[in-house]
Amino acid sequence: MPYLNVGDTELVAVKAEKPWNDSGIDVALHEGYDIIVPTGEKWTDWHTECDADGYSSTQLLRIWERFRRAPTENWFKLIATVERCADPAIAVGSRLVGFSPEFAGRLYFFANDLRWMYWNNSGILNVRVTRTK
Ligand SMILES: [Ca+2]
Repeated sequence: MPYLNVGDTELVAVKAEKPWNDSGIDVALHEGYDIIVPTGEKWTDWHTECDADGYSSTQLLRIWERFRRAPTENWFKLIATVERCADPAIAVGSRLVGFSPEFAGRLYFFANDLRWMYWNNSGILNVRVTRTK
């Protein structure tokens, strides 16, 4: 660490309440990664429990969608970024295979939410990051 060798897997605990979860892993251009959340891992947005794929809006939430940190992705979907830059936001969900970084840097994770609404988040996803090339 902080670099993974090809074939290495690192388990990263991603807390829903943290707007930036530092994975401790540095990635580089032309590398490949599989990011997988084991079945059964859950986290909670206030009273809504869901998995890494998140949940869709209720009528009440719909007007807030465009203010999410990744506006077109589900609430509480697992999102990755390289460095603390959510543009582009990398939609991971429960499974992203063959992710290839567009630039080098530290890998971060977060639950997709409104920037000011992390205070009512709870739970931790254990995310498996495997370097494949
Ligand atoms: Ca929230």
